[in-house]
Amino acid sequence: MFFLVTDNFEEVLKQSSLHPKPSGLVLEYGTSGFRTNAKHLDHIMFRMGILAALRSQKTKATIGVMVTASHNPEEDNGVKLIDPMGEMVTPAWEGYATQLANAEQEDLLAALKDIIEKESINVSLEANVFVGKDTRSSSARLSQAVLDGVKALGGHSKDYGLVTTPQLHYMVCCQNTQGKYGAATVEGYYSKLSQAFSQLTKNASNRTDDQKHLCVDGANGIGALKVREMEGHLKNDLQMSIFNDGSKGTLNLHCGADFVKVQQKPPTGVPSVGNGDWGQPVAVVEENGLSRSIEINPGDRCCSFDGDADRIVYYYTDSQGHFHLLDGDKIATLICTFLKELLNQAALDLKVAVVQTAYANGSSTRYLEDVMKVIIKCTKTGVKHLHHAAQEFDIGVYFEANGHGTVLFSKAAEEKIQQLAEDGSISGERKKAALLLQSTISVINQTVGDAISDMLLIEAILAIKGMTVQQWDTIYTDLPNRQLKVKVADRRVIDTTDAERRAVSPAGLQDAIDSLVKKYRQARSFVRPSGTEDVVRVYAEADTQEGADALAHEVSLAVYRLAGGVGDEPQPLH
Ligand code: 16G
Ligand code: MG
Repeated sequence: MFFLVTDNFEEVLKQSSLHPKPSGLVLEYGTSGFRTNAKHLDHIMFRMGILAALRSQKTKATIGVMVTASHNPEEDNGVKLIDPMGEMVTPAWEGYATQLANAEQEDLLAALKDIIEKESINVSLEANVFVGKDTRSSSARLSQAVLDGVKALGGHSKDYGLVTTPQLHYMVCCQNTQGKYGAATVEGYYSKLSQAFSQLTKNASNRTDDQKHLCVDGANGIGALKVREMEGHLKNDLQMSIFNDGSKGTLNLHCGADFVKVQQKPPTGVPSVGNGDWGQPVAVVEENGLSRSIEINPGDRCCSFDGDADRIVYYYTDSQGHFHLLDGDKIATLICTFLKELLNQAALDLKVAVVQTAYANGSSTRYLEDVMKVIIKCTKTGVKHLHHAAQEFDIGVYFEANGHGTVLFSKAAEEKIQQLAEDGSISGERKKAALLLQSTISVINQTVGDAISDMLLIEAILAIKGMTVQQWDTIYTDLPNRQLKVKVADRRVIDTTDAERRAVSPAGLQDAIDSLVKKYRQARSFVRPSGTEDVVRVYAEADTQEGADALAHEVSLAVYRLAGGVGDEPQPLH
């Protein structure tokens, strides 16, 4: 086999010398692929092009490669591989990615040969790779390096250029299902989602313009560009004011979903949200060459995307100027409530489950379990774990508190809904519910969390239920919580179990956490090593903010003392 492709491998060697690896640099394919300062990534991109071509030969399907560093600062970049159905690549291939990335120049062929042999890949097969990139200034040259890698192995590539991460996941899935999931074009994506949205919202025909209005913070990234492209397709069904559209601000700087969730405050660049300057025309936006003043009032709905538009959070400010965040947990609850109501009306017996992580606010879990009576599953942090768990149910709603999530329908569930929607013998409320479920499936991007698709689903639900953002917010009240980080010499000394909710090492840490938690009411706390930063993360919640802050601090101290903290001891927050 090796003999047959000698030419290709000569080409790989020749080309790889144009994308040299800085010697000694070691990077790991983590939960979100490779991610670091863009200046270290050229060889990684070239090699991921090669690896994607091999994965394509192995799976006999199209593979995706997305160049983005999501919510990281503009100077960073990253890359993620997308498997045939739009999922993340398997753990074994994450390992190959790390292996290939770290091989010194002279060991590259041996590293490739090793993967080919281990996976019995027929390298004479065709390889097809879809490539996409975000708006970072380094993304153009880095995505070219990916294309070079695919070409060096003799593979075919399609460059989608600027797309959101979930759009590329969608394209890959469409391509590998021969169009059954939709057309593998950006245009196809817009028309599928906007048609579904229009079908959903026609059930809420008496919406006022105010109710149709949504303020969108695009994080100065790709999401802003793409939601603007989609605007025309949405006609009058949704009126968006798009801020942080990349025309002046910096990507992710003091804006976007990650900033809003972590800082628990409004983004900059969305004029006056949260500064109490209500009732004034606060922004002038250019639309179709015309200037329009926009007023943002208390209670107006706002949402923020992250830098590659796979995360979304909502928020509003009340008449006292207080900021209210509706995170992934609130989104999951809204979607779950809506789906349960429709399934009831349609008299369909399908099991709905909600998949969360340890970060889910305790109030959301309690509400979903006690009031909604849905199955709750808790997984480790990281999209792939949630996605995998959600696949086990008829309908699996999964969301991380940070706003990454979507809904998965099993094939059988989709078929049942489809049959009912087409059943000529039913009518009235049951028929209407079946049709709404059918459109709900179409508006959702099931391949991965998608800010644009989630936004349309949320907007449709609020419209259909005639619900304001405040009413949505009061479904349950979040328990006050605090997240802190602790620097330790080696964060791998922390080992966890029970979906990261309990620490098994170092010795004594969990006992210390248990006794600290007992001092507070409605309290909970856990620690875990971060997968993306060299720190240990601490989470605490309690019945008051003071309690949550004090507990988080005390647990941080326990981590510092028992897990080899470095630098100054953590100080109390107040
Ligand atoms: C990555 C994960 C995200 C997770 C975060 C946790 C993906 C695509 N992204 O960004 O789901 O919430 O890591 O970061 O899986 P941490 O390990 O640093 O807390
Ligand atoms: Mg992201």
